[in-house]
Amino acid sequence: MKIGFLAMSGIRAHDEKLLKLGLTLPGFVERSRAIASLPSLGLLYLAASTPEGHDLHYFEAESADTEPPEVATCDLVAISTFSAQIFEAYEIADRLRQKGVKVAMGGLHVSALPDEALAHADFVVVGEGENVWPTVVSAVMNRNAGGIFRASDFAPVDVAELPVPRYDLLGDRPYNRYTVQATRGCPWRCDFCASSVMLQMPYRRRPVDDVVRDIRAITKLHPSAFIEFADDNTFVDKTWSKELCRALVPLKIKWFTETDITVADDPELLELMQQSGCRQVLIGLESPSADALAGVEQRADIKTKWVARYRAAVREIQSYGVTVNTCFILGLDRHTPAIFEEVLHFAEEATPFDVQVTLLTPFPGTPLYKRLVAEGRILHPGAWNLCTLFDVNFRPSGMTAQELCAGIYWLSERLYTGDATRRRRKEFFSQFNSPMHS
Ligand code: B12
Ligand code: SF4
Repeated sequence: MKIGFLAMSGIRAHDEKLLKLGLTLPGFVERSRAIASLPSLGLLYLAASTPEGHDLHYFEAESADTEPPEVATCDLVAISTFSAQIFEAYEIADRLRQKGVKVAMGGLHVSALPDEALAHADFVVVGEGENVWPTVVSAVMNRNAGGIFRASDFAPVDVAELPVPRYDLLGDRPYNRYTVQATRGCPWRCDFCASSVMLQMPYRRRPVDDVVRDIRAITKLHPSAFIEFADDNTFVDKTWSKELCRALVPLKIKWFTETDITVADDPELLELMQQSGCRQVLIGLESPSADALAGVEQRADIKTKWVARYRAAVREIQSYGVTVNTCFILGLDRHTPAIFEEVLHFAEEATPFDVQVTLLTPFPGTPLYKRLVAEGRILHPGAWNLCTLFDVNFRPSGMTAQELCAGIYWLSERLYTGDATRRRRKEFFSQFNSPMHS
């Protein structure tokens, strides 16, 4: 069979003013460019898990009507998307099915809402795809019935057995980063989190040798590739993390990952991160003070416990030459309009290299979403296209939706000016050049 793997690959924000700000502010534009071009690692894993003997092709569509015409020549197409582009993906799926192509859909959104997706796809896969996919492929070959296939009904994915993702299928598309996974999941459970924790699997670390093997597969094809770990929280286990960094040193790569603040507690790990080419860690601080964080992480209220160390931790990490991108979520239940100045002050004092501010977003499948539905606070139910992190779709409790919008404009205008960005970067270099730890 000819099998197509189609990734929805756009970046989305519907709020006109934020979009306009994004077009004019240098710090913002730079950040968008850095993340705007990444392949779908989920589909590359599926391709690698496809039984032998099929003709495999990788495609991308930036919007509903931009899928390459060749997609329609496939017998089976696997579509992957997140919530923001789900309606565009459904449009493509409907069109393909009208042309007789079998369509399978998977990923975070359809895992949360499989029944919705089944109206547009022959096969809907809930959860991790690797062990389910061969069954979907043989169902299509044997003209068996479609439906919803749940990973929980198959053997759990053993991360020590994951194949090398089929990076070779990407051809010479101009990505500015290539993704690799070192870990899956996260031990914490923040109520708003729409990452792979939603796939309901525990936190798992991959064998270091396999991570190195996958990076080598990328650098063989693209010798100067920048590596992005598509992890939720890489450095939870510090002993394994050091082993990973030691193994990365000889590869002479530059890399980025997402982690939590505890990385700042381990000087040896920070040193190894720097030596192995870590250029940036992205850390979800969510809010600069404890009151708004209470209860947000639901297992141990861990972020409330960490918050007092935030400023010192950012400086400590940066003193090792690893830049920090601190992420804040605006509109948490205890946020009042004072939050915008608080975040600005934090950024001015802690001087992280990058700051990301996004709006609290009720992604389907999250505890936050369920709570806001129960409280009647979703403004446009089912408007998944607003799941961009930059569009308000709920009634905040400590301010109005209008105040929340005005606040993110106000803050963005101050955080991302050329002067503010330059100042943070200058501070980073002075922290790095006069390390606290020497
Ligand atoms: C890489 C990435 C991107 C890339 C995606 C590249 C692409 N074309 O797919 C780009 C830069 C384009 C991107 C864009 C956006 N992203 Co993004 N992105 C990520 C990131 C960093 C990693 C995702 C990843 O590679 N995971 C690893 C793979 C292996 O997991 P997976 O995709 O879930 O796949 C597994 C299963 O889900 C399943 N599966 C997946 N697809 C399919 C399909 C089939 C047929 C089957 C059978 C199985 C299956 O099997 C896979 C293997 O087990 C995550 C954050 C993170 N650290 O995870 C955010 C994240 C996924 N992004 C997010 C968001 C909000 C966005 C944007 C809205 C940002 C914006 N404002 O534009 C857009 C939305 C684009 C869209 N399509 O809707 C949210 C998504 C939340 C949600 N549930 O919707 C995340 C979780 C970040 C966050 N914490 O908020 N993003
Ligand atoms: S720490 Fe980050 S990845 Fe983990 S549950 Fe919270 S938001 Fe999600």
